[in-house]
Formats: sequence, structure tokens, C-alpha cells
Amino acid sequence: QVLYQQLAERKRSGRKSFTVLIDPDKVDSNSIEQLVALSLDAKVDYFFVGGSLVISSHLDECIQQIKAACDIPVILFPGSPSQVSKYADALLYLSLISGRNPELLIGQHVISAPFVKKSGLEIMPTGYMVIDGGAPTTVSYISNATPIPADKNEIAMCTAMAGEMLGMKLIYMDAGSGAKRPINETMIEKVARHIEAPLIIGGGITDPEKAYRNCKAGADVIVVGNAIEKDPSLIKEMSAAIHSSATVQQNG
Ligand code: 1GP
Repeated sequence: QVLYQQLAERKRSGRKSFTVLIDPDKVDSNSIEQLVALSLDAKVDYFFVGGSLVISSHLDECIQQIKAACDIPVILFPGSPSQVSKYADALLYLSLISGRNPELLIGQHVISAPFVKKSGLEIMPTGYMVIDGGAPTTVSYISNATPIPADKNEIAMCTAMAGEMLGMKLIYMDAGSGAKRPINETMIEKVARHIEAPLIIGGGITDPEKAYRNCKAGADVIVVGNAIEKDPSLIKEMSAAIHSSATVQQNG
């Protein structure tokens, strides 16, 4: 549990992490090279690799290319059980606790369990919560589950608490990729105050100021995908904003 311990330790010491989300379907070897170079320069903490609709077979190649070029940990963020690659460092083992679709709560896990175990990946049990992002996102459609309404802070809080008490080590609140409305800070604050697990926030974050405010509200990890796909140079500013929000001085 090397990476999980690292995340938990970062949380204990008030350090915030920046994660760049890479969708293997939207990158080629040139763009991966560029993303890695910018991420190294900006001191990005993690890569999440995955997406709701990964159809290409180059998940393995994409991860191998990243790993060959840097030592930033690669964590799988799978949209389906087929998105497992032994070349990654860890796997967000997602259970969609905000929804009531049994397949995404436990069904797909049962089917893929032997395969996931055999992968040798570090498994990170993650309570995955989709929050309404203002318009249907791919994840809200594909999951066939109702997202938590954006202003129902208590529901989000109770869902995260229940997930943690069920043993989930991370809580990931996601407004969905490209969400019109990212998760509001009041909800983040409410959830963060009631759990001890590191809190991951993503979906529709496009400006560094919003990422900073999310961290101040209690987010431990900020995930950005879409905005970086559109403008990779945003990596540097995002990273600086997130790291500057630490409650203690960061060294390196
Ligand atoms: C989506 O949380 C991630 O699952 C990131 O969302 O692509 O909107 O940054 P964006």
C-alpha cells in the first residue's frame, strides 16, 4: 500500500496533490511526451489514466510510455473492468456509492476479481460519488445512476461517511468530465469535515483559482482532465495554485 500510505501521509501533513487525468483515447505518443514534460516541470504528483469510454487497445502502451519517461505514479481510473493494466502502479477500485446500480456497486467487481487480483497492482478501495455537474455528463449517463444533486450537501456527507465506515480508503467526488458546474466548495467542506480518508475532487475544474479554493475547502487531491486537454500549458499554473494551498510549507 505504498501509494495509499503516501496519500494518507500527505493529508496528515496538510499537503495537497495535483493529478492530471489522461484519457488514452485522446492522446497519441506526441501528446503524451508533451504532457509528461510539462508535468515533470510543474511537479505534478500523480497521473490518473482511464475514462468512461476507453475503446482503444493502447492503454498498456500509453502507460508504458509514461513510465519510461518519468517516475510520476500512474494510477488507473477505470471506466470499466477491462481497463486494468499491469504497467500502472495502482488501481482506484471504484464502487459507485452515490448510485443505486448494483453492477457498479459490486457486480462488476465480482466478475473481475480474479483478474484484478492477479494484476499485482496496488488496490485502492475508493468510494466514488458522482455529483450533478449541471448537465448530463458521460459518467452520469453511462452509470445509469442518478448523481447526487449539487446542493444536497448532507446527502454527500452521509454517503461519504457510509463509504468510509464500509472500509473505503479514498473518497472521490466527481462532477463528471467536462462538467458545466464543478462541485461547490460548501459541499467539499461539509464532506471533508466528516471523513478522515483523503478526498479527491474532480470534474469541470478549469481555472487554478477554483482548484485553490477547493483545496482550502478540504480537498486533498485535485483532478483535471478536460481543461488540460484543451490547454496543456495550464498544468503549471494549476500545480502552483494547488501546492500553494498547503496548510504547511511543502519542501520539493
Ligand atoms: C473526470 O474528475 C475527472 O472524471 C476530471 O474532470 O475532465 O472535467 O477535468 P475534467
